Amino acid sequence: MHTQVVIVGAGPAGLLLGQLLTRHGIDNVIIERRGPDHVLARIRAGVLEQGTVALLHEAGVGQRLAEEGLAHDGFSIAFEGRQHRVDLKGLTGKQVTVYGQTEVTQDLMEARRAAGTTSFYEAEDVQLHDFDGASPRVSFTYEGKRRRVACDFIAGCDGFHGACRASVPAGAIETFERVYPFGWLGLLTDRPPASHELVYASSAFGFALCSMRSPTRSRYYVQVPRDESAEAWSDERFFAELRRRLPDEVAAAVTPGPSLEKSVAPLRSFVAEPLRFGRLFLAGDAGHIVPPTGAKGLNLAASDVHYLFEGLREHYAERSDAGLDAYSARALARVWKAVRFSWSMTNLLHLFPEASPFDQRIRRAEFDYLVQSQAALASVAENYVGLPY
Ligand code: RFL
Ligand code: PHB
Repeated sequence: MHTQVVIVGAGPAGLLLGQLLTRHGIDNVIIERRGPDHVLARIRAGVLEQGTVALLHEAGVGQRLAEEGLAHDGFSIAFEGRQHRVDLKGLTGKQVTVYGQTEVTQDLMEARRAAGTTSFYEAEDVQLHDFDGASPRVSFTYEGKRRRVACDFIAGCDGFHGACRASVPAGAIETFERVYPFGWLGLLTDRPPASHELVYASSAFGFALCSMRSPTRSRYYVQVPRDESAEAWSDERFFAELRRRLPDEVAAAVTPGPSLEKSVAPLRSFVAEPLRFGRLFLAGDAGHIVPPTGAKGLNLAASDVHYLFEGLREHYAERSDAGLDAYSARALARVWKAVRFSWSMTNLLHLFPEASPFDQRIRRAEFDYLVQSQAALASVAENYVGLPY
């Protein structure tokens, strides 16, 4: 089998790239390790930047997003019980859209099915070959048989634990990493959200976040030790801890409900450089990870896909490799700014087990400065709504 682009991974990065390529007549095949139901069951991101929304429209999957996505003009930061609204619209003229990653994934999967583009789900033992030469190939086991797809390019969209980055010789790649000593325990419930906008709260008991998926479905998070097990948390324990960490008026507005999903995500910052190795390109979590505090992971996957798609389109339509040659540097320049923002939001809002009283005073001063300075607020708002592509 031959195709123009093999995409490894059917998360949002792989599916979005596939959809953009298909719409421009560029042949592609997706190879995914899991089944479609497993991919759809992963509850993750919820906040989309305007650039991500625009890209989803460009990919032809903007209809349900336009109908059901919730436009938010701001969000709140609470620190030791004091709450301050960040007026995104007033400070930047932009909004963000609350629309779950599962919905994005479902819309993209349906569009791919409708277009009849080839995908292999439940592909085992995916291996990459000869991506440093002119004729790369990807092999995998599907329905018990070993298969091979030859291609012009490989897009590594297979997430942090995928096969693509792991296939690159150690000497050709440099990685940068910060592992945080905590994770987020998330809970999804069919109850109205505590507030009509997101509330990020830092307290003496640790961080908490009130988010949502719809006017009737809430998503909450609390900071927990990195190796915590979700089984240790009954729904009752979760809601008691959540409320303890929120300002009184927000805590009072929380409606507890049975969990539809509850899981722990450890926090990490990670960047691989470069993002290109011959004819292999890494995009999304395969190339970088940010802690979720800035709501940037899915949005970075989208901006990578934008740059990579433009490069591939130019290659086929204009016979120019300028975009592909610039891919790694362009993507990384945006990635590092989001890594910085996510790291700084994480530092400001979380309780670090090793923090000294000095560190704690610095965090308080940073919050005080933020809420008293239009310049500081504008900086947070500009990063939160998303830096330009
Ligand atoms: P994904 O979604 O991990 O998809 C990778 C796909 O590749 C498959 N795969 C393989 N396929 C073939 N062969 C192999 N060897 C393979 N290994 C893996 C996997 O099965 C999977 O289907 O990566 P992608 O597409 O790059 O998308 C990235 C986003 O999923 C991620 O950045 C966000 O979810 C991060 N994130 C958030 N991002 C935001 O922009 N806004 C948010 O509000 C936000 N909140 C979050 C988040 C991530 C969280 N967790 C759980 C880490 C909240 C949480 C709690
Ligand atoms: C979410 O709704 O899952 C969510 C929202 C904002 C974040 C992280 C996660 O910063």
